[in-house]
Amino acid sequence: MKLYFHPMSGNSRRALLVATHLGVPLERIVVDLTAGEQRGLPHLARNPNAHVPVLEDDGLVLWESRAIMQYLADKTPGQTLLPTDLRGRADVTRWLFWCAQHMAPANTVLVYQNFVKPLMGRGAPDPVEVARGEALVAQYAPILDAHLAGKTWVSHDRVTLADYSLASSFALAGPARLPIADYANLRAWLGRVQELDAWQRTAPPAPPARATAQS
Ligand SMILES: N[C@@H](CCC(=O)N[C@@H](CS)C(=O)NCC(=O)O)C(=O)O
Repeated sequence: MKLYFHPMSGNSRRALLVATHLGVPLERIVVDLTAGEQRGLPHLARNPNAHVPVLEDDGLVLWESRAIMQYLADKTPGQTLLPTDLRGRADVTRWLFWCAQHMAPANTVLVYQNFVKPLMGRGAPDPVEVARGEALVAQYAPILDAHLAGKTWVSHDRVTLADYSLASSFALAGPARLPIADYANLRAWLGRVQELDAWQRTAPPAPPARATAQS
């Protein structure tokens, strides 16, 4: 299997986390987002959205990070990241959709303004966009924080795709200045995910100084 990805991409991290957790070997191919390679014809043929990650497996070309997570889990006999019973699976799927629709887009506004723009030399963060991102995080992060009260993991009593999907969207919480200081349950949970072997083994290289100087 081949994974087209970028090391700094939180969406790519989802696929890497699941493959690493499950011990699925992947040939990793970097798509250089900083050089615009995602908009070149070879990559557009893989994903017309011009995004990473993309998984290729024996003729299947799959984009959308959470679809890739599910595919890798479903393909692995005996895995525990995605429950196989109807209700258990529905709960994990609920959080995957919530992540895709609400939490990740909120975080992404601030990741772009506070991290990507300085990194790519695209100018200072736009205060209007930063305020919009902060308001969105303030709308959704308390929901996750309240859900995590008294819990170790987002769904079930073990790590699932829900944890890896959501934690990936908080991976750049520091440099993106995500306003999560008030959410103790969320921060404790994120710390637990970040201690996991798969998280440590998929850590991106340190970002260039221009981006970290903003954090
Ligand atoms: N919904 C997609 C989002 C993918 C996405 O936005 N990937 C970013 C990297 S984190 C990307 O490829 N950006 C390239 C660009 O915007 O030009 C997924 O979950 O896979």
